[in-house]
Amino acid sequence: MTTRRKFLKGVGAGAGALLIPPTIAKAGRRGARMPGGGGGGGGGGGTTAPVFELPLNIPPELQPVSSSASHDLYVISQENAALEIIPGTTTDILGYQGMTPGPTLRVDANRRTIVRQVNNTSNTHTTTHLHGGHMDPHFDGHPIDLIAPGEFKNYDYSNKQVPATLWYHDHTMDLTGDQVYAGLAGFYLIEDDFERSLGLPNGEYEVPLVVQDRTFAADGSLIYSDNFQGMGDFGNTILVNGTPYPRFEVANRKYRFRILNGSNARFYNFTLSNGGRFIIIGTDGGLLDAPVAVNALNMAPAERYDVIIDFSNVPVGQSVTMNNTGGGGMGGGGGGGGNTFDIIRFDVAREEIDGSIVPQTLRPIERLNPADSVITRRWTFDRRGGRNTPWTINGRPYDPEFVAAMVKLGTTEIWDLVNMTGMFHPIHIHDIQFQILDINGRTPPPELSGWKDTFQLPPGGRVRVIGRYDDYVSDPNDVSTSYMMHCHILEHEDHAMMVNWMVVE
Ligand SMILES: [Cu+2]
Repeated sequence: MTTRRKFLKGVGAGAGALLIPPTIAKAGRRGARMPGGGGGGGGGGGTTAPVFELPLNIPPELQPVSSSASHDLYVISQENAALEIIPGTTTDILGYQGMTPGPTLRVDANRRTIVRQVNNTSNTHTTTHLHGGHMDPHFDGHPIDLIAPGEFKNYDYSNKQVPATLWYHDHTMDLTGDQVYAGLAGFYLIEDDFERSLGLPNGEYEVPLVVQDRTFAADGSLIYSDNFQGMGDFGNTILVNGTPYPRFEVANRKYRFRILNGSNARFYNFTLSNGGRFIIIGTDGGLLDAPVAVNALNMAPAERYDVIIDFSNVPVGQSVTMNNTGGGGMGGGGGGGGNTFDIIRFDVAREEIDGSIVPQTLRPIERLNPADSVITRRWTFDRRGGRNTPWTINGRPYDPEFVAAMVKLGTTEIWDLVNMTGMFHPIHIHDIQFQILDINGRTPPPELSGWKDTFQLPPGGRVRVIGRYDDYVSDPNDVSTSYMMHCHILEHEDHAMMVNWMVVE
């Protein structure tokens, strides 16, 4: 664990503002562990989950514990819990409110929320990142801004951004992969009156879906493979909202699904068994300016697609399945064995009048202008020392004490990202929503032309993105107020494909 030793040493020699107890460790939480294997990792699971038998779980929406003129206060307890995920077995998880996924927060844009994250876990430190959120970096969930067991932190979010499908998840130094895999992830949805006025499916017809792959031992315990040398952890069982291969009863009408690839490492290519199309209305950072119909959704870890699926042409009594057809050259397609083809089955169970619409214009997107960019920064993603060495950005494995870039507040920058490796890396930039200028020199397709916070950097490829760095600044004397950029294959992130950067006056 090069990165952990480096990290602990770095803290000891650093400014001393942050103290990480040595109790932080991977051991002890789960019994079974697989050594990091070759190939797709994972595998070796002992249970077989039923397919299309269990009902879809829809995470409950968390209510604030108090509201005032200035803000709403939410309290989330991070807990160890034992759940029946595979029928007849028990799985130890780490969950927000003891569940996985955690409860959904649904908030209004520009209305401040304070989310108090209470670490009630038995023995691990945590930090919570609101993925896709634009916030003061003191509340960004920096990997060394940790909450010890028994303590809490108030994350103060302005929600000053375009409404979007966000998610919150753990971001602990060296342990993000472990702790997200163990269950620490949930939805955070920002909306506004404009979006509510569009006539899109809402209420019970608007459903968040997080797709995750996991491997279970015969006794139901999770098996995690920290396969950072390869493409990361691959599970052999698909969970949607924490349930293996669920079924969901729908009416013969349109539904809005906010789909999140919440897997540690797996890429998906989702298709519908009836040849139906996904009508994409939004991406990571909010609505597109117009809907885009596609036959397949290609999703890297942490990407979101906000889609409409129309079941009006499906006779009552019939079903449509969403499948994963993998992807040629994508991150590992069928890695890990097991059944990663079946995802979820929609059973059309009743007729209903559909009062919803999909407007031909959604939310106008302000196009960022390359001529406004004050600098183009080059970032290279690599691994220089061979298979068992850490991943790097600009030649360096992650060093929490090192800040790679100081961005001037209020400016627009182009970031030019180059992949020196032979695999895809989904790159996530904190703080901002950006726009993709080009992918290997080509204009992105319409579904990748909206607001994004995570994108697929192709093998040997190059992507340029443009973003504006408004509103919030880091404290140059406190590295834990850095923003991050990292690979969202969590095993790559934990093995150092991550970098600090700051916004400064
Ligand atoms: Cu990666």
